[in-house]
Amino acid sequence: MNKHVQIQTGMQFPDDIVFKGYAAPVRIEGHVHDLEVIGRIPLELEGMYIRNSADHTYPPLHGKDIFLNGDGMVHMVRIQNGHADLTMRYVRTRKFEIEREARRALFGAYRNRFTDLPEVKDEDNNTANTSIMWHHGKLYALKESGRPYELDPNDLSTRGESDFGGQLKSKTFTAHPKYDPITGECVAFAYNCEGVASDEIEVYNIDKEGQFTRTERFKAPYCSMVHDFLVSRNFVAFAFGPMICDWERVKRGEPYWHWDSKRTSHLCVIPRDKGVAGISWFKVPKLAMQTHTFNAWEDGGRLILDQFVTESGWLSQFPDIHDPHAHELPPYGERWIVDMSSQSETIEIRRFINHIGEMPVIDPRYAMRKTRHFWFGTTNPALGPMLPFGPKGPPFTCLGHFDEETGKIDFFYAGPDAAPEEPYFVPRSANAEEGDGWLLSMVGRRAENRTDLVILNARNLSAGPVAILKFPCRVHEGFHGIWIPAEDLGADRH
Ligand code: V55
Ligand code: FE
Repeated sequence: MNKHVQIQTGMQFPDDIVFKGYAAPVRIEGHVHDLEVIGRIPLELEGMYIRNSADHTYPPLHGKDIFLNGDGMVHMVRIQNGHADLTMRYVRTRKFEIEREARRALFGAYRNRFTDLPEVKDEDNNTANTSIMWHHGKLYALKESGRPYELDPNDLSTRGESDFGGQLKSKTFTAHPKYDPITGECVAFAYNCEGVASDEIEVYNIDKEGQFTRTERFKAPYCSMVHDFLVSRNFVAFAFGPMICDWERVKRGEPYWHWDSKRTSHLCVIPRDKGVAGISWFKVPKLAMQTHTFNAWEDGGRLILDQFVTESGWLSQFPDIHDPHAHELPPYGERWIVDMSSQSETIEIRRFINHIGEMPVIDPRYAMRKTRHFWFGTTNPALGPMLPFGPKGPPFTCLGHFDEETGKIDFFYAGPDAAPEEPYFVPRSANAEEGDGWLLSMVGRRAENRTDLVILNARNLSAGPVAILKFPCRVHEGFHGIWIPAEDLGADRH
């Protein structure tokens, strides 16, 4: 054979919904100085919006993959004096480095070590692709199946995997830590702590200097995906839905998670002062899975849990164990109420946002107490048609704002062929009243194959953006982001 004719193997992405069209991997790292700005960036906005995404560096080893398994790519928009600069950079995970060196995928299916090539069987498979944590002056990229990766907030270069200076015992750490706006503490957890499927959960209290002041363990009812949780002033709560891990199936190369509709859902509450010694369990009156949480708060002896809940599993990503034809059901905003002043195991459930939604956010200054304002991603067929299905199902066409005092939902409709992502609330000033500020969201402009960051008046979404920061290119759709005010970046920023 002519030695100049090389057979190309492996560097072609599959013809599959996860890898084509608007979902196709972007893979471009770089910096755009001074984004085009339509309208005016409010001068009070000084700081950075930063979020994580999953952007496959290589075609999947086994020809197919779920979007959750892409490599962590972080997008940061730094806003200063009415100007905005964009930085996009991959997290240098061990997986990223090894595959880059090999110029191909070596790791296989999502969290399934039996599908990896033998040469990487002892290497960390963490993609660090889900969310961003900012605490004790440090920036981290998080994925629930691995440890945090610390990033440099100046240029998003990777400082390395972190166990918080030897304090994190688990090999994993949640992508949804909670921040106490009064004490400055971070309350977090880990599941699958040894790096394999198990029922143990570790709960952490991290003070504002980054010291772990408490690490405790308890057992979940079964091994399931524990993606998010809830924290109020005095309590921590976990909702367990039966998206379970069946190790025999994992060994056979099947998905890490399956929805087992024959099992039941569970709720436990742990007092923040006593810890797991004071754990109590409640009877969930239906089959339910929490997707993401708004907030938890207390009203006298009652604990109130505000969250999005679906009654199906996350079937677009992980199959139903009994019924291959089962349909995924959309999440609605649910308020679960338990009475902590009695021995009652009852949960009262109300659909408090009677509208399909996901990616819930509140004004973070009001976390752990009652809030009036709730924002989320959603669709509204009255405002514009649904968009074609993507790898996560139907894309959002709108952002919603539920004002519980008026009972009204106001919508931002992003326009034809446009899909907003998870919003984030930024207050106008440190002491502005709840909800007085801006809502930031990436918007996918599908027809133009581009992305924008829009800035909306959070209490008047239907008025449309006060500013649109136009990216000259598309960035991959992402998951979770945060805003870091300039004054918090402090000395670490130059
Ligand atoms: C989620 C996302 C993940 C994951 C598990 O949003 C759950 C839910 C981006 O990765 O690994
Ligand atoms: Fe999440």
